[in-house]
Amino acid sequence: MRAIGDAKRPVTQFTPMAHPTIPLQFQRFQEAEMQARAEAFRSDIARRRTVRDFSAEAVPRALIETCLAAAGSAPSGANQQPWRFVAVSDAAVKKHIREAAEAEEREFYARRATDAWRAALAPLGTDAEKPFLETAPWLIAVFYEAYALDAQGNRDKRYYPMDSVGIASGFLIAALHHAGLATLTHTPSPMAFLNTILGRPDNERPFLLLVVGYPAADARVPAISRKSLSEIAVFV
Ligand code: IYR
Repeated sequence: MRAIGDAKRPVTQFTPMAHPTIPLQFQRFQEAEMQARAEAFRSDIARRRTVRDFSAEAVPRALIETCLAAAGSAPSGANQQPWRFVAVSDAAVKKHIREAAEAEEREFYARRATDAWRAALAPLGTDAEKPFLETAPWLIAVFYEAYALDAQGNRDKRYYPMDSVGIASGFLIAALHHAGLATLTHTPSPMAFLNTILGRPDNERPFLLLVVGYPAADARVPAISRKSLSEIAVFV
């Protein structure tokens, strides 16, 4: 097989196949500007809080689409982009998701959670009631491909799919915050009901249910603190 873009080069079976490259689009800044940008990003992203009290105010679909496109630019194992985002605004589907999630959460709070887990959650004030799943204008169900199926129906391996989707979810949360929206990272467990309700195939596994919208006017959040830099980072 001839190397792409290198028509004259003789190709033997020992020559690795050439893959096309393009020039890197890298933006270089002055160091002072870099520090200022880093500070601006840090203070903006540090303002993000998980919100559990949402307003019903509508959010344009275009805003969600743009943030999803940002998430889709995340790095992934072997660039397989093993993510699938299902953006739900339909009231009936949201109601269905709420009912299924609350059924799991009732089990969780009543039986599945250990006492230690319940104690760890106490400061957050969470319980099995999840009204925000209906109130918020958008729910984004994030799935990862555990494997893919080729045209013949054979399983195509996915590399680091959960890790990749975790990174993309981080991009998505940051993009939504940057756009001026509030989010809640919700992980009812187990989440298999999302496949049923949203009609996703078995190779797609639910990873996260992101609740998106504006906070309620009187929204309050737990008074939490963040670990200091010296607690989270080591320089060698
Ligand atoms: N999924 C449950 C419990 C829960 C678990 C963790 I870990 C949290 O950080 C928050 C909640 C719920 O959503 O209530």
